[in-house]
Amino acid sequence: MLIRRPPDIRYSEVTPKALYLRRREFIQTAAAATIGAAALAAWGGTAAHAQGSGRKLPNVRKSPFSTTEKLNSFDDVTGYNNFYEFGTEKDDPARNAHRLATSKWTVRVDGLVKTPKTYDLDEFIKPHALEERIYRLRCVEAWSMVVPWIGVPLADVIKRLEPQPGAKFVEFTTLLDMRQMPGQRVPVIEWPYVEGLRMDEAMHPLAILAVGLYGEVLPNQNGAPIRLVVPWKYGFKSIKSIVRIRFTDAQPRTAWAVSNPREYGFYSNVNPTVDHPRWSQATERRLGEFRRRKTEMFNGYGGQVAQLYAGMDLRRNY
Ligand SMILES: Nc1nc2c(c(=O)[nH]1)N[C@H]1C(S)=C(S)[C@@H](COP(=O)(O)O)O[C@H]1N2
Ligand SMILES: [Mo]
Repeated sequence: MLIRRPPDIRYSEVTPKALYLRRREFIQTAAAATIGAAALAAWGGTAAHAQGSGRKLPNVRKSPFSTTEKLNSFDDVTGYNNFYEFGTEKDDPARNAHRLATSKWTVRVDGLVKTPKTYDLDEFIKPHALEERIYRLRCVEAWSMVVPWIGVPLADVIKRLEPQPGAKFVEFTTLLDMRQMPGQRVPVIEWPYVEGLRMDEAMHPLAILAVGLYGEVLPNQNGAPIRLVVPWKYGFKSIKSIVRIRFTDAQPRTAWAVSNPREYGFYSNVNPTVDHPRWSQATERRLGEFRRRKTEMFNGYGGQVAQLYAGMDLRRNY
């Protein structure tokens, strides 16, 4: 995502007074895109370049849903990230995400579901076999990469949780904790990060909850310990570091659509014929390549997902 400061956020609500006063000067003088970087520079980072978790995940089976395209390098996948909770520059997450403590992670499941419950991560994932899913990820910023995720089908998890018949959407929420996630002191969007899917989208076999990549436990900068991956939608739908999954009968108020409704909608399907208000979506740059590629409808997954949107005006439902 590129940031554009939403006009209606009260900075005093989300930032300590001192930071808030200091930031007012930044905002008046600097371009919005530099605010996060300036504020984060003060916190510093340790890792000089991208690091993985270094913890191998055993018993991962290959999935027939994988693309056979050339993988992006481990360094690209773990060093060039969007994770605004750790800063808005592409190398900020790799430098700052070590602050996130992922060992005692829980996932709250509530809303229209048989049994609302807070699960330990292990308990939440263990019932499902891990699969490697090599997917294209297409960011709304018009770059893309190919990532060997490890995860479980979201549909299997949802079936196990047993949503009530009235559940029409699933909402996902990222951790809210500005001590671990210093980027949350900067109101680039309304925190916490929230995403959502219509129930039939969530049940599609391509949607996964990822817990790893490149054979190992998910590096923090990629959304450890558990994140969504929805390959036919722009990258921002693939929410990281999930602490809550809520089933609801109303369309979730997703963070980007709330913060900047003119530029981001609920569906956010990759669609080369609908430009972003500030740039074209017709082509993309694959990380590591020079010549731009044509962006494919639904990021090339149209054969599998187009029927989810039959009869919908995808220009209006962007
Ligand atoms: N919580 C959270 N999830 C997020 C983001 C974010 O800033 N915060 N960025 C999104 C965007 S814009 C993209 S392109 C992908 C990038 O995932 P990656 O860094 O693992 O490639 O994560 C998405 N999930
Ligand atoms: Mo993105």
